[in-house]
Amino acid sequence: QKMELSYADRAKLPHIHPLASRLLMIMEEKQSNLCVSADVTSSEELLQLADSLGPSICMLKTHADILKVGKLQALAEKHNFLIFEDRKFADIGNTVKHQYEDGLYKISSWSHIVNAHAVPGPGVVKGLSAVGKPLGRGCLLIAQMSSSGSLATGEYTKAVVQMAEEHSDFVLGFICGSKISTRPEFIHMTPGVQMQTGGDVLGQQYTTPEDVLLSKGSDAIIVGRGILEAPDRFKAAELYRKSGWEAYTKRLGQ
Ligand code: 5FU
Repeated sequence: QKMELSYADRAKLPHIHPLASRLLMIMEEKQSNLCVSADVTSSEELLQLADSLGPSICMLKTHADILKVGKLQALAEKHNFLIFEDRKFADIGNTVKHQYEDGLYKISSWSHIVNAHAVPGPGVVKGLSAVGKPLGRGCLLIAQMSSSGSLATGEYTKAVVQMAEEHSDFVLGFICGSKISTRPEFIHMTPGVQMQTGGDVLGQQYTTPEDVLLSKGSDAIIVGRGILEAPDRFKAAELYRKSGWEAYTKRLGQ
């Protein structure tokens, strides 16, 4: 029987990406494997969300149109969570380099973690890494997607895992539906999570925190509308945090 390493154990692995180590420590300390997807359109609301849910989360996922980045960084420090800009880079290395560093949002200057599609080949990782690595940033590769009919399956997913292994100085894990790499240094993060299974009208598919963390062996859940559309967002975030933590501890005890 294989021993399951705890988040804290994995944080101390010799070859782990420093940011992955930091994230695992945050998860352990805050007993949270919850990343909230802050899909709101006003920056005021985003800051308010970050401040109220901050204590419950290990990471806050954004979609680039954040105007008050300085304030968000301060809240990330205050509540000890990481910022993950869900930019899904997917162009040639030279282009993503500029998209990451320059442009309207200067993402590399404030986001700890970004993600990328592997479709362009390793150049996309090399381009992002050229900007992000000197800043101590990290990247998640999108190996699977939660939407129905996703083309990121099978051999593609395997090729993404291999790409991650070859660039583990910058890539710290995956967006995926289940555990796809046996390397404990990699963080598996799963979107498409709600308390009830189901979906939306545009193809999103939901599974439960228990299913994702216990049966599928992923490390963290990404939750948007399950929390954002709840009558009390703080209560909902705590519910997801507790459910996620319980599933993780069950997994350790197995
Ligand atoms: F890469 C992915 C994916 O495969 N599925 C996703 O749902 C990203 N997402 C994001 O997670 C999506 O863009 C939303 O920001 C979030 C899920 O939001 P929901 O409200 O929990 O469905």
